[in-house]
Amino acid sequence: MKDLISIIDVKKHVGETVKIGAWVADKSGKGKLQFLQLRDGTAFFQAVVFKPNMIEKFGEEAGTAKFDEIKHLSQETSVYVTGVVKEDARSKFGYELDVTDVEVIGASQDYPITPKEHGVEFLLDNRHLWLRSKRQMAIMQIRNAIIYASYDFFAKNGFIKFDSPILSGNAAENTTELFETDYFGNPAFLSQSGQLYLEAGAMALGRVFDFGPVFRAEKSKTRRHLTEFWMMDAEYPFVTHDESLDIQEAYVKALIQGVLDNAAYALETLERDTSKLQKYIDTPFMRVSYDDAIDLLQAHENDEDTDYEHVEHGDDFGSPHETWLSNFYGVPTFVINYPASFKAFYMKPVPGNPERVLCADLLAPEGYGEIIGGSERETDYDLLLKKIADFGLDPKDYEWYLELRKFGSVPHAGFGLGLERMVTFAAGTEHIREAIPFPRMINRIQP
Ligand code: AMO
Repeated sequence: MKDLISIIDVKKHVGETVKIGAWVADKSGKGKLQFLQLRDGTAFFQAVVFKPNMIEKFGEEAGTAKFDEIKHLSQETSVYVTGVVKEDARSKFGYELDVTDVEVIGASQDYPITPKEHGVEFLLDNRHLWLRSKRQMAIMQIRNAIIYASYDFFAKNGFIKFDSPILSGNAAENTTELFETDYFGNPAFLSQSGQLYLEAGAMALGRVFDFGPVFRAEKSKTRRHLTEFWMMDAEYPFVTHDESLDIQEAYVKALIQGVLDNAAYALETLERDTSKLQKYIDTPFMRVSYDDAIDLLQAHENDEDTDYEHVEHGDDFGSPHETWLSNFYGVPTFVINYPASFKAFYMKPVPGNPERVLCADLLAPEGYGEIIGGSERETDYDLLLKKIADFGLDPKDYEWYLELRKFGSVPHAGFGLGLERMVTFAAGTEHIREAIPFPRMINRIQP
């Protein structure tokens, strides 16, 4: 409705009479005053109903009835509320609505999510309603700001959106985390990453990016894993590993800037320390090789405040190692050139050191763990074919991918950022399950 004002915009209307379409999130009152906490998806704020004002406007009988009706509105009743916008330093939002009328649109039955504490499983069972809470609204707003900033970054930097398929005939990352489905009598897999297709896109269109859902049959129950998540994938020709890190750093900084610029209310709601986010924009990201990181971890393993297990050169990191490393540097940190043994088949070896590959994981500080995986890709047909076979994959499934190396192969690199991990990091929240509207995890596919 064009005459409705969003709550987030009321500050532009101080002193004016406005109409708001909203839901009653909570209420409280005493005597002649009734307070309604209203929410409309943009923000929460307080509407104040003063009984004498109702009586003055509607007469003694109708005004009293109106006030009583308002007093008894149940949580989540939908309403049109009309009133005058007032600046009020006492309210957390800074503004209030001095109500002149309330019209009920839809009544609400006993709402299961009350302002008291609820257990996580209960909230997840009620995810379709839990999304209405202030915290969840704020997280979704941050998610939205990141998506906008991502499109903006790619558009400004000459990338073309290139949509990779969701149904695929081959694994992109590994074969253990594939969701298989029946495709007219043949197996098909839900995409784990659009990367292989983006490489074809990069040879056709130059800089390309993709943003879509990907699927991984993750058996791990951690606060960082979903089975369905959204990936920002990018691929670029004529770019080497080092240059790729520059692009990734600029990208992540642009995403953080987008959140600071366009989700200020959400950050405030979540009490996110924005000075930290600003610091990540202002400070160069750290770059450390995998082998130097192992040396560092070994040197500090007996420190009083460390709680990670001993690691050898060649071991993969666990999340305690990642947390320690990113806290040690205090800024987002690229760990570069991991062992080939636990990274994907398509990565190019480090020249002169075939045990290591030209890749990097970006570790977010404050214990948020890996948010980006990226690499320079193998460009040589024969080496790639051997890698595919060595990984126990069927070269027949990758014929089209291998063929990209036959017709003007060029150095190229790319990366994938997990949107929900970026959201969790930017929002400063605990668990990835809150970073997506309807999380899919090992034990959950409803609602
Ligand atoms: P990788 O496997 O490292 O790289 O994935 C890229 C990013 O996706 C996110 N991510 C996840 N988020 C939520 N739940 C999960 N189960 C999950 N698994 C991964 C992380 C991770 O950094 N093809 C490469 C990318 C590339 O090189 O272009 C790839 O998929 O944020």
